[in-house]
Amino acid sequence: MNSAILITYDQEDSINEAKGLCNAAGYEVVHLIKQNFLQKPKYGISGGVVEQLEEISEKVKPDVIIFDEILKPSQNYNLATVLHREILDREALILEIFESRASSAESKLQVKLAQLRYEMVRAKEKVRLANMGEQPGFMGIGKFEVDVYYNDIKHRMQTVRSKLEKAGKQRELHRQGRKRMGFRTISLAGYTSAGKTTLFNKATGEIRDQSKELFTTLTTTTRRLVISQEPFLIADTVGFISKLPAYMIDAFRSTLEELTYTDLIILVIDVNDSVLELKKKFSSCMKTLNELGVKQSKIVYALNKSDLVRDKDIEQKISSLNLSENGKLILISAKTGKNISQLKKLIKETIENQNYHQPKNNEWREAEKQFGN
Ligand SMILES: Nc1nc2c(ncn2[C@@H]2O[C@H](COP(=O)(O)OP(=O)(O)O)[C@@H](O)[C@H]2O)c(=O)[nH]1
Ligand SMILES: [Mg+2]
Repeated sequence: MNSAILITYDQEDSINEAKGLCNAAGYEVVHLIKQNFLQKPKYGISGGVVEQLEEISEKVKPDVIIFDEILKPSQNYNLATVLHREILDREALILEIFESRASSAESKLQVKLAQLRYEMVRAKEKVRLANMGEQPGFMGIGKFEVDVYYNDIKHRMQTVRSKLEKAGKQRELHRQGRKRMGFRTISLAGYTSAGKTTLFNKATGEIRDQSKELFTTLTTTTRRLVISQEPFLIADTVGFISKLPAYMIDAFRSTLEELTYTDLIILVIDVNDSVLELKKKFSSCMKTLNELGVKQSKIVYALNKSDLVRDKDIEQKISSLNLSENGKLILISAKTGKNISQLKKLIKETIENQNYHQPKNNEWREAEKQFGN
């Protein structure tokens, strides 16, 4: 696992989320810097903090420095020059996560498109910086004319877009292929740091040390889960992210594509969030799941981190979600293991109550004819 110094806002929600994003991208946070303001002109942070950072960076020698805000190329350049480290801003970090999770042809193209878009808005300033001559080849560009570089990105975006039009048609086949293997699938969804990976490990019985555990989920995000002798496949999906830039929404949604054909979704909710936060995140999850065409009957709501919340607060929080009538809601703690076996039972019951349609041979042949190979 690569190491990172993380610079983020001095706020619990921001810190938890930013750490979660770092972990999802495969970085272990070895030092944390909390700031009230991250949009100062020259470095994002103040010169004084940069000096401190220089010292810490010398000591802990991180692989990267992660800045939980958007950086302009000049700010990135200024930081990299002083700190002699690769600097990743929030958007670059999110794009790395999407890149590592994209599995279908379509989602890879969607991520590529978002990456090009990220480059495009930085093109002008990057070319100017590269042409200053101080550091030729800075960030991988040589001495370029602005127009040439800009048009090159534009051209590549067009190519990706036309490939995307074709890729869309292959989607259906992927979906079918998964079911062909005969396993029924369960997917974990929810916000970053809600506890998806912890639950994934607890439910599948993996006991590993923290860093190894995080690394494992990056490489193998699908495992077998056996519930009363019956095997299922369970997958840890890419988490929802607060303040996701509009241009990344398609890339994000395409990485969630498997949610549309999974047999059951465990929506992991951090019940330790404030009521306000809880409602906001919940409605945003439900909206996206709805847009992806997920049926409500396929969702089991796992209210996680119940070990951190008092009973009377929990009641209030559940009622704020308007889910109290819903039988498929369960309070758990992925950390202590509370109600995990009940959750498994609920999963099995819910799946069994659905009419699982086992496709017949001739249906596969039809599908193949229709979508090519
Ligand atoms: N107290 C408590 N902490 C938890 C629980 N589940 C997860 N966490 C912690 O919440 C943080 C984020 O968990 P993680 O599984 O990485 O979240 P993910 O981003 O949804 O995969 C980690 O520090 C976990 O140790 C829980 O049930 N109780
Ligand atoms: Mg995770």
